[in-house]
Amino acid sequence: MTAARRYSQPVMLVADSPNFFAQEQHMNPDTPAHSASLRHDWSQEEVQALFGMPFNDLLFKAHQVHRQHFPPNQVQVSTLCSIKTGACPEDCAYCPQSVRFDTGLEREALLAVEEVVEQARTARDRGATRFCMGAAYRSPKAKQLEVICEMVRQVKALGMETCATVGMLSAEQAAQLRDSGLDYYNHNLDTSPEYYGEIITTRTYQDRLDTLEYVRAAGMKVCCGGIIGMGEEAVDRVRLLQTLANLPAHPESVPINQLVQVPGTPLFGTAPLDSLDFVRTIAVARILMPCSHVRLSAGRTEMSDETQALAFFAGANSIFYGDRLLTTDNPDQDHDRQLFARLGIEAEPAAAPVAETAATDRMAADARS
Ligand code: SAM
Ligand code: DTB
Ligand code: SF4
Repeated sequence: MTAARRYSQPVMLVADSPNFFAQEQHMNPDTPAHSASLRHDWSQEEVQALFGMPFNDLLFKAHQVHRQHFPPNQVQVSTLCSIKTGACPEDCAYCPQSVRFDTGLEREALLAVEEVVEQARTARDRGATRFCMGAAYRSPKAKQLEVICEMVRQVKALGMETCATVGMLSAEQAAQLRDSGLDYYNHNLDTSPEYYGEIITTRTYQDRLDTLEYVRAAGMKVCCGGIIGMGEEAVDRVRLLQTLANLPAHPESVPINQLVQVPGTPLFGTAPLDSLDFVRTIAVARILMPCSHVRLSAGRTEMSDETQALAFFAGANSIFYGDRLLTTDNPDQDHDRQLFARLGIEAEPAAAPVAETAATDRMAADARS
C-alpha cells in the first residue's frame, strides 16, 4: 500500500454529464415514487458517521429505510454464468481469471449461444428471474459482442431479465447491447478511488466511470458495486459507498462482494473481514441508496447463515443463486432454499412476466416446503 493516500483527491464523476439527472426518473421504472428524495451529495463525514453508529442503531435505521422502500421479506434472485472464462489480460489482484496469476483455472473460449440459453432455461426453471452473463474480457471485440448480443436476445426470449458484465464498453457498444434487449450492465467500481491503484493497474477508475456513463446514456439499468475484505481500510469502504451514492443516478443494483480468496491471486491470504463490518457495509449502502437493490453478492459460501440473515435485515435484497458464481463456489441451491424458508423470505417476482413457467412462485413454494 502506498504510504500517502490522498482522500481528498477529486474524481471526475459522471455527474458532470448534464443529461443524467433528467434520466433518473424514467431510467428506473421500478423505483418507488420516493426517488425524488434520493441524495447524491453525501459527504465523507456523513457516511463515516453512519459507519460509526452503534451496531443496533445502524441496523435499526437501515431496516426502517428498507421497509419504507421494499417488501421486507422479498429477495431478488439472479443466476450467474461464465460465458468466457480465464486468460484475461487485466491484473485485478482479486481475480482468478487474470492471465497474470497462476490459479490453475482452465481457460474456456466464448461459449456457444445454445449452451448459454440452455443454462439460462435451467436457472429460470429453478427460480432465477435474472440471468447474468460474465466474460473475462478487458473489453469485448466487435465479433464477440455480436455473439453476446445474440445470447441476450435469446435469454430475454425465455422471459428472464438479462444482465451482462463483459468489461469496458464504448458508447456504441453500450447502445448495441441495449438494442439487443439487455436490461442491466454490471461494471463495478470495486473499491475506493484511493485504494484502487493497489488492486488494479491496467485500467483506471475513470475508465470505469466512463463505461458506467455510456451504459446509463444508452438507457440500460446499472449494476455497480464493489468488493470488500481486500485489505482496504474502513475509510475505503466509506469512500466506495460515497462514490456509488454520489453518482448522478444510483445504480439500480448494488452488489457488495466479500473477497473470495483464491490461491494464486495476490490477495490470497489477506486478513478476513470482520463479518459485522460486512453487515455494516450493507446497512450503510441501504441507507445511502434506499431505492436500489443491494446484493449480498460473492462470498456467501464463507459466510454463516446468521451473517446472511443479518445482512438481509440490514437491507440486502438480492443474491446470486446457483452452485457456482463465475469460477468459484456459491452455496448450494438446497441450502439457499432452506435458508429462505427458515427466514420466511420469498423470491421477488420477475419484473417482466416469466414465460412458460411460474419460476418465481416455484422457488417460493420450494422454500416453504
Ligand atoms: N471482466 C469484466 C470486468 O472485470 O468488468 C467482467 C467480469 S469480472 C469477474 C466482474 C466482477 O466480479 C469484478 O468487477 C469483481 O467485482 C468481481 N470479482 C471478481 N473476482 C472476485 C473475487 N475473487 N471475489 C469477489 N468478487 C470478485
Ligand atoms: C459481481 O459484482 N459479482 C459477480 C458478478 N458481479 C459478475 C462476480 C463474482 C465473482 C466471484 C469470483 C468468481 O467466481 O470467479
Ligand atoms: Fe479480467 Fe474482470 Fe477478472 Fe479483472 S475482474 S481480471 S477484468 S475478468
